[in-house]
Amino acid sequence: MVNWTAEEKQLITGLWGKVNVAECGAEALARLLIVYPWTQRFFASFGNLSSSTAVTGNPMVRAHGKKVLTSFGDAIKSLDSIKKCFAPLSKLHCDKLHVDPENFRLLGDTLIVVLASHFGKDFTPECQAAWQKLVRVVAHALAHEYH
Ligand code: HEG
Repeated sequence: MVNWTAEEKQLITGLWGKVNVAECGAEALARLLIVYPWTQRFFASFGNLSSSTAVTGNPMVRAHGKKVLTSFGDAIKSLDSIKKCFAPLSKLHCDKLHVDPENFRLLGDTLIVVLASHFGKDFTPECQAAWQKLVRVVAHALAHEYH
């Protein structure tokens, strides 16, 4: 079980209140697909991903990015039970989608980059540390039901 300090919780929820979920979610997923192009294989049904402009402007990428980041909101609401909260999603990614869990970590990294670019100096090292922990815990929870 993960322990969160009051300060970490404050840093995570404080920033989350200012996050534009649609925009940051879209950017984080687009960055994943551009920086780690082999991740595109999971999104064959999303249409044109042939260039970074195509990826960034793809409405299915935008919609899915929003969906993914919305799930982070669920995790933030249940910081002390993320594993339980994500068990069904973990099963889905394992059994149906066959997504290699390494990709969850990569998405966590692109999300951190996006937050840094949106919040600049307000994304302090302490805030980044709390968010790094969150993306690690989320990736771990999503990988938990793999077999
Ligand atoms: Mg996943 C579907 C959340 C990373 C590939 N992902 C979904 C859904 C959610 C979700 C909420 C919709 C589930 C449903 O329809 O019931 N994904 C989610 C989170 C993370 C993540 C929170 C965080 C790291 N997903 C992720 C990564 C990949 C991936 C890294 C692949 C590289 N997800 C994926 C695919 C689908 C979902 C292919 C189905 C998309 C579709 O066909 O609409």
